[in-house]
Amino acid sequence: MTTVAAFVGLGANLGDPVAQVTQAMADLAALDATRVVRSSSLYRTAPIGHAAQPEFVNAVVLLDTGLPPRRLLDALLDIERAAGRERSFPNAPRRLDLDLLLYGEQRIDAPGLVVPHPRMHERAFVLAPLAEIAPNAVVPGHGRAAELLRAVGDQEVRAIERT
Ligand code: PH2
Ligand code: MG
Ligand code: MG
Repeated sequence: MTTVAAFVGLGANLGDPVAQVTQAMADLAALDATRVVRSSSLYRTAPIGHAAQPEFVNAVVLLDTGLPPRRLLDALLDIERAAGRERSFPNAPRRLDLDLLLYGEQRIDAPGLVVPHPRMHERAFVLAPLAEIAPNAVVPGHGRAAELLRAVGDQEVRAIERT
């Protein structure tokens, strides 16, 4: 089976964010034809965009997957729904957000599925966990994770100590 390296961003800021992100990592590991290769630390991050909302917990995982991008996206949406995700307005607080960040080196521009994730290169809450597990990962059109992270050093992110 041909497989692809895919990076998924996880985020939560309602309910019990640490528990939901941890459960989502287990749910990703249980997907068909998919293996979790690396998982980042969990990070506490200041909200970007809609500022008047609770702090987030974010993380990134590297998958090795045989699922095509649309099937992977559908699986991510299923996991979000299982966590009780409600969609009210764009960037609203959420129990779980799973974003397909990178799918190999592919660029995809289809309804509901844009890869690389269009804003990931300017968000420390994505780049810090991504650079932790894959500093040399390339965001097509933008560059290496570790270098992109340096440009967003003003955004507040801190790793949660593992206990
Ligand atoms: N997700 C957003 C908008 N803003 N800010 C942080 N810190 N973490 C997120 O996951 C996040 C955000 C839209 O998906
Ligand atoms: Mg998102
Ligand atoms: Mg999303």
